[in-house]
Amino acid sequence: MLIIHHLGVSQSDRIVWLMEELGLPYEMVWHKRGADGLMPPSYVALHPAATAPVVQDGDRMLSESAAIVEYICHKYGGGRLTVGPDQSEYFDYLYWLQLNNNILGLFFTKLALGGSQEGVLAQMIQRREDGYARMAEQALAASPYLAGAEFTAADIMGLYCLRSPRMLGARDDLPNVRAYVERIAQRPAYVRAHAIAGADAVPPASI
Ligand SMILES: N[C@@H](CCC(=O)N[C@@H](CS)C(=O)NCC(=O)O)C(=O)O
Repeated sequence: MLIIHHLGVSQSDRIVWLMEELGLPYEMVWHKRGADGLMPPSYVALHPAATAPVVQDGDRMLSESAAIVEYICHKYGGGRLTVGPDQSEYFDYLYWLQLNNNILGLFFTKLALGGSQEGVLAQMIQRREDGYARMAEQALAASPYLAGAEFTAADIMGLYCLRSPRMLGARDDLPNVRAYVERIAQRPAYVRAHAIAGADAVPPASI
């Protein structure tokens, strides 16, 4: 059975959400962050990339959310929640599948800038963020989900940065994004995943 290595308070809750949406069986292994907030040695040892999420399928470890999501949907989900090249939504699906990594790049650059708004780099970062924000707002004005009329894996990839106050979630100029986040948060699979692995979920007493 597929094992989700869950790092507490991290994006690995996305994979729990995916499994709940697909109704697939999984095992979850909790790894608690250390007192310094960093991932514990048990997580670092899983994969050379040392990022969460990591899933284990047999003796193989896979990292990178977008790769994991596509892997699970195709290998175990019969292609559900994905969009294929023959569908008109393919363009948007591929684009929004990458939002997470694009926004993470901005996030880390902002951290390195320490809140400074001065200089070419800060201007570049702001321009990019505004662009992503504008696109998300337009996409969600045109359709209920990022890749069109249907909920897809692109929504599972994109939600984290649309809801997180450290990404686009703190902006007050994105009413369609806000309504979308509220709508998604009511999905039964999302509610279940949140209780199992969300930021407030309680790890087992044994770890
Ligand atoms: N592009 C990666 C980014 C993953 C990522 O940055 N995960 C964070 C947790 S949300 C992480 O591993 N941080 C390292 C740490 O917490 O020590 C993915 O989508 O899987």
